[in-house]
Amino acid sequence: PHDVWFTEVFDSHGSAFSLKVSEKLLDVQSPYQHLEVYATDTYGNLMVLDGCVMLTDRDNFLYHEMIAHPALFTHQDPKRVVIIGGGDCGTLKEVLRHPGVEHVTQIDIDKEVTKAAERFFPALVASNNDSRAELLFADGVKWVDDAADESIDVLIIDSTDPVGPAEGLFKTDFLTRCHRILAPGGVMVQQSESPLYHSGTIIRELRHDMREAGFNSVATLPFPQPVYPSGWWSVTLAGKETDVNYFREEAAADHEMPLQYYTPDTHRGALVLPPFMRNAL
Ligand code: AG3
Repeated sequence: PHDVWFTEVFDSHGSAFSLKVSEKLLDVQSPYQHLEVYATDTYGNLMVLDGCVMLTDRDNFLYHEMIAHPALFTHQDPKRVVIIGGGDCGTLKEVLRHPGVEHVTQIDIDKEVTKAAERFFPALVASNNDSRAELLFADGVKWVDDAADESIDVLIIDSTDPVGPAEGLFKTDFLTRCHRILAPGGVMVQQSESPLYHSGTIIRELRHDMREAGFNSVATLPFPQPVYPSGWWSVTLAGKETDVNYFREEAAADHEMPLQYYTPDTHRGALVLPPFMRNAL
């Protein structure tokens, strides 16, 4: 018996991340991507799409809390929420913790991701039977194209890297359409890659394109994410007629949610950009 490791090679930045695995639980080629699930020795189950780590049991709370709660506590009174991507349902679970949210639509192109979450990540899908949740399997770009103007309060883009199926989600046309379907006061948030690797490129371009699309404020919030390239990740918020540098601090402190990373302090801290990022953005 020899050790088996899963490794995500991040060739463009000459780095890699590995986890010791005990078993491959799933290997499917969907019409959109190659999906694998592994059992690891120390991080619980691991989901991989096209060779890229999506999540592990152990640390997905970092990403999912930071893609959901800053946006939801920035909006004054979010009722209608849309998630593009997010097929593993980890973001949906965080959104559903907000009692004021009346309806959440999740649109992922790939049904296989949700099926894999149902089998191997039961904690993420446990709230899916909530009557406020609607799960659609369709092209998010098309869905946003067809959605009614000013009909959404918070729009969350929980995508893979901006290559392959997610490429269109980082384009100006899409962002313009996102701006249009948000009601005044609306907030959009997009996963925005590594602060260390992508501040001067992907993040900078995304922020520029969000402003081009009509958003009047943008904020990039870095947070630790040990299993993604560089070990550090970010989300970028954009506000429609609202300033995403401010949030409902009292509501963010006074709630019943059992959160493990997000607090008003971690939110405020994430809004403070280190000099290297400020210079690059
Ligand atoms: N979204 C994936 C972020 C990108 C990770 N990139 C990588 N490993 N190269 C995660 C989906 C979780 N709901």
